[in-house]
Amino acid sequence: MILYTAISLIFFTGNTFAETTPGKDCASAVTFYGETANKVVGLLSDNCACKTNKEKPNEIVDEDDDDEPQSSCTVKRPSDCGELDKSNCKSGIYKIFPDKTSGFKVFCEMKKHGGGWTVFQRRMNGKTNFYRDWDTYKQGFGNLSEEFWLGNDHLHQLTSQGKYKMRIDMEDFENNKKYALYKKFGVGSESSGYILDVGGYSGDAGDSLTHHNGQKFSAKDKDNDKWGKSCAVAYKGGWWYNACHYSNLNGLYLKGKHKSYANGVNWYHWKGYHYSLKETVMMIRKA
Ligand SMILES: [Ca+2]
Repeated sequence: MILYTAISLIFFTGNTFAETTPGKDCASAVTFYGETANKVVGLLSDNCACKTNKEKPNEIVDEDDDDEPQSSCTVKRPSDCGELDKSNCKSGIYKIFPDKTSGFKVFCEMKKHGGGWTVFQRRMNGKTNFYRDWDTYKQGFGNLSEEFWLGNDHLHQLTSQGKYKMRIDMEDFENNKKYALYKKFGVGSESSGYILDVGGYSGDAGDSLTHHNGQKFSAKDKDNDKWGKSCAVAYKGGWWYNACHYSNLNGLYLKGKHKSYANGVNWYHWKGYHYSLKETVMMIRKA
């Protein structure tokens, strides 16, 4: 119980009262030794943040000492999904600790495309309403296991840590799959309007996002776009609208072909403005 409390405190408050590892990791890692290490490994087996280290320290072992050379376990606080142990961690929900945050949960894609991807958007069944206001997009919404938007503040916190790339996997209702990969992806702070910094397209879906580079985010109650009216209201989403869009992945879940114009989960350069995709996954990884 004491051990569990200790681990909880480390994760939730960042306080380290066990022995910290030396060097620059001090602020973000704590190491347990011996039997405690084994218990921690057991407790955190689903977390994957704990990496066991069986190497003996470089020190003279006193042969009269009854203590066996100890195994150790370092619990790190990952700054994104790319810092999880790829050999042990399955895709799923993890708590990450980007710079200057107290941590939040994300879905990590640990298998596809080399793993280590932090997912920030998913559409897959239409259960979640994506026609939301500024504050809801700011904070994030939905269910990390199904449909969600991670949140614009979190996107800013993540992409402020370094250079990130971004991948979008898309699928239509005939099970055709396409992707778009951007070498560069960043989202500014709220005061910038969560301005989009994207570029370096490759893929087979066509480039329907570079058109939005440099645009502020808009939601149904916040018109930051380049059009006389509100793109978010007209096309029923929250996005980095220009005047207005080539992509609308937070649009209405209209399940394939639709008569209405450009208000579905649209990716213009693949399916045009009258086809709403079945599945989209947007995710980032350090470049
Ligand atoms: Ca406008």
